[in-house]
Amino acid sequence: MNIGIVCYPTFGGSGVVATELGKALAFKGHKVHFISYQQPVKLDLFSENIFYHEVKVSEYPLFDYQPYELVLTSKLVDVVRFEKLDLLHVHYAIPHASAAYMAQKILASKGINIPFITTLHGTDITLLGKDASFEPVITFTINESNAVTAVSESLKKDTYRHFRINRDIEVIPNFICFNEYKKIKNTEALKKSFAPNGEKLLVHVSNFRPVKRVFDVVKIFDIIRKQIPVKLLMVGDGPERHSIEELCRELNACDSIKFLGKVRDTERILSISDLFLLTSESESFGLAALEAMAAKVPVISTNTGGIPEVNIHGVSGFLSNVGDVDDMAKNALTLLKDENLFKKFQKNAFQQAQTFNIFKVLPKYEELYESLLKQKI
Ligand code: GMT
Repeated sequence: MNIGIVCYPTFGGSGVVATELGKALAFKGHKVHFISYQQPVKLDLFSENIFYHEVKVSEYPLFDYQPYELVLTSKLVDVVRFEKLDLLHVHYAIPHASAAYMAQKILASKGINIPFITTLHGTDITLLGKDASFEPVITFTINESNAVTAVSESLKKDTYRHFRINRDIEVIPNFICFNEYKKIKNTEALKKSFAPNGEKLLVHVSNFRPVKRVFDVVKIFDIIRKQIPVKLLMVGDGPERHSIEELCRELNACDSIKFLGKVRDTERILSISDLFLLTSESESFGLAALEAMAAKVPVISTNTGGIPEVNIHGVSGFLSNVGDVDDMAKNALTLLKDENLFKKFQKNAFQQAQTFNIFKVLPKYEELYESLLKQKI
């Protein structure tokens, strides 16, 4: 198949999933065309089957806001026509689904019929999408997509709850590709550099947005460090980082908390970590938790959204109510203080991650693509 993938190129989960999906499809022999405004961060390999088309928005003094969606639409029309794509798969509804819809109509006027699939990722539904400034467009384009997938049962339910949807939504969960994890070896020196005295290492990875409640991560850490020697690694960057660093100073915890910024190969950091903390207020899936589990790291998380579909309470980690930092700290201590229990959870976390192995999930997308190509649109 000749597939166009539209995604955000940044570190966000939707862009990572879209890129890994495209890479895996290319590996299986499909031709994959990525269309975005920058080369996706995880698009680190090129092969004869991978193509990248950049959407360039030129500055024009009339515009305070550049019309990205229109430029993307024109790019889609161009790439579909000249690369003879079979289908478009857009990740994150805003504004990719409406751009694909418009491109589809323009192409139809030229006698080219192409289906598009919209994959809903989370905040496009739970935060932004339901906002009145987006809602009519999102409702319309979800209903008009040729297929819609959601990354968890929870997100599917949220979509039906927030929008007037008159069609099926298929759940195809996020997945993990274990290749990069298998390559990691000799981590002792790295671990020692962060935990020179054998301290336990806690880790958090996110975009430091309010929805992640990163202050809770620091509060949990502050409770734990009063009981056992421990360090905290903060991976990622975003709008709340500065205030979180201020909280670390207020708590006199700067020596024990290291902000690593945007790390490309998070697997290396995860591989030296003991516990992953995910304190989100809302999370459609929690790809970061799955990545931790793939590195054999148990997860201490909230029980919101799709997280319980990924992190199993009492098996791969523990779940608590949003904001209950005492409970999350207690759960973390339970694991950190009991070596045998901790080892069992490490094993369970890895096993649970295997249920999301890309080899199990990729065929679901391929089947969906094939079924669409058989239909006349
Ligand atoms: O977490 C974010 O805000 C980034 C966002 C994205 O689309 O880049 O992540 C969402 O999609 C991920 C991949 O499907 C999911 O694993 C995240 O749970 C989801 N984030 C939220 O729902 C907050």
